Amino acid sequence: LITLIAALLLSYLTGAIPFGLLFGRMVGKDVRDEGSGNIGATNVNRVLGKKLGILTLLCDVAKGFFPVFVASILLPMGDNWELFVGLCGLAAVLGHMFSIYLGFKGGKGVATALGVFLFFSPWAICIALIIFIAVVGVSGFVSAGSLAAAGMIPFLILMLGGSFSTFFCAAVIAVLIWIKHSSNIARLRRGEEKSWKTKGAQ
Ligand code: NKO
Repeated sequence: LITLIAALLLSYLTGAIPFGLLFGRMVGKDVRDEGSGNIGATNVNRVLGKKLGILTLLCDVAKGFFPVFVASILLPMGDNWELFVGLCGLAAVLGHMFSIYLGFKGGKGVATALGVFLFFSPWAICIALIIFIAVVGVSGFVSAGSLAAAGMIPFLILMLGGSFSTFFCAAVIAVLIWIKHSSNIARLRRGEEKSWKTKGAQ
């Protein structure tokens, strides 16, 4: 039990590292003050440019992948192994969304969730990625692609033979991603969401 609690805590603290904000600070900008105000890769790309956007994406994906990868090695194999590793993934995503370093505020969890499910079900992520690219390509909105991919991922995991515990963690993460996108959903409904290519304030 101590091992599990330590793994959950370390996953949370890793997920909580706000890479987008840190890269912004390095160039003297606060991404929370510009664009959508989000610390995720989309807004870093919008505010700081492509290079730092891609770097943020990679780091945010890594901070989802590594906690579950390390937990899968450290946690003892047993009946609840998949559930425990999944909960570490959930902890990493919660860290990103409600970061202790940012007064329990944070990002929308898409890239970190991508890292988590890259570990559990690379094939589900492949299909989710195709859905994401298709929706962003047609609509021009990263948020719409994120919402579609996140909504599909629990079902993709089930269809590809994932365990119920993995499905459960994916479903909780998907709901959290949708909740974190409430301002995007409101903008999409009003027809005011900005294309991912649009720079500057919104
Ligand atoms: O600034 O509010 P904004 O417009 O930035 O940002 C909305 C956006 C926030 O998310 C991000 C993360 C960037 C993700 C980009 C590419 C990731 C490819 C997604 C593949 C789909 C896998 C999703 C699995 C979720 C469970 O939405």
